[in-house]
Amino acid sequence: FLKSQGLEYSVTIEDLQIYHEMDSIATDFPDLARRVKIGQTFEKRPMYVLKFSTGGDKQRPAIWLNAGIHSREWISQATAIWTARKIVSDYQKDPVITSILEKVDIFLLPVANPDGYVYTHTQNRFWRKTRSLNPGSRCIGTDPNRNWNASFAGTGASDNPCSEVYHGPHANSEVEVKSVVDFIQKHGNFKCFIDLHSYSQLLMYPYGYSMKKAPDAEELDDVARQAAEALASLSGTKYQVGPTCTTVYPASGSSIDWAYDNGIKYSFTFELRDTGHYGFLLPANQIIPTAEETWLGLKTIMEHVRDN
Ligand code: ING
Ligand code: ZN
Repeated sequence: FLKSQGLEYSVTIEDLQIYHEMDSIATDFPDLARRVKIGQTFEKRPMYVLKFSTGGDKQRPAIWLNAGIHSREWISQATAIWTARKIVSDYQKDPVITSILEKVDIFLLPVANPDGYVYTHTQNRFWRKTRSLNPGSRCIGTDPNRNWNASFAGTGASDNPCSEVYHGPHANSEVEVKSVVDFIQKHGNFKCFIDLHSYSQLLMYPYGYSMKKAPDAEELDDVARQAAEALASLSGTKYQVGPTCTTVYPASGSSIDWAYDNGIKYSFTFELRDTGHYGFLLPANQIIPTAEETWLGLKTIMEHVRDN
């Protein structure tokens, strides 16, 4: 039964096993990784990021890696926590990640929607949204990737609380989104924002909220193509590259459009494996292959950020 529901991997329930792994990473590598609480969810769970830094108290330019904003996209959270372990184990072994960490800090949020994530383990494997209440409606949750202050309530979002793409009552209404926005603004020196979703094998950059061309579209397209090529080099997984609006569909209020319009030039969304055969129920034996190939794409983008 569990298998038929796609629950055969990560039977992590209430306590979020991923949080324990974050804690172990920080304990194993105290000079490199720290677990930082950035807020709490609607249901009062903590929101944790791992900060990877070799700069001591110096505040360096930074990269934000976001995962699991949509709770049912389990390969996203899994890839993120694998990536966390990869960063600490490859530092001072792989010259690429070593040199990246000599110039920039990396902040990784593996579970951007913890309430939704727990709900996908306990109640409904296909839950996408947050779990906040909507006054006047029996439907629950807001789409946290329509809730950012970037053409909020525009194209590709719904004002119906029962919709899977409900934008919420106002921009940043979801405390999970607001916590990230506040943290990034307070920090003030993010150069890169990468959001991991699934599925479709796409690598996208702004905009989703309109067909207008981003001022940096050529450079972003170039970086994304190099990243997709690096990703494919491991086992041939093909990604399509382009702006969100024409590559997947128009969508307002998304994280990367907000990041880009707030001065974070290198803003990208990955839609990880697969192209729909298993969809959200990607089998467990594809977790590590997906994470490994994605790592090559992430490193390509982070190298570009290091050098620019
Ligand atoms: N896809 C994304 C979604 O939020 C997306 C597509 C990416 C929209 C970036 C806007 C910006 O709908 C999934 N699978 O969630
Ligand atoms: Zn998604």
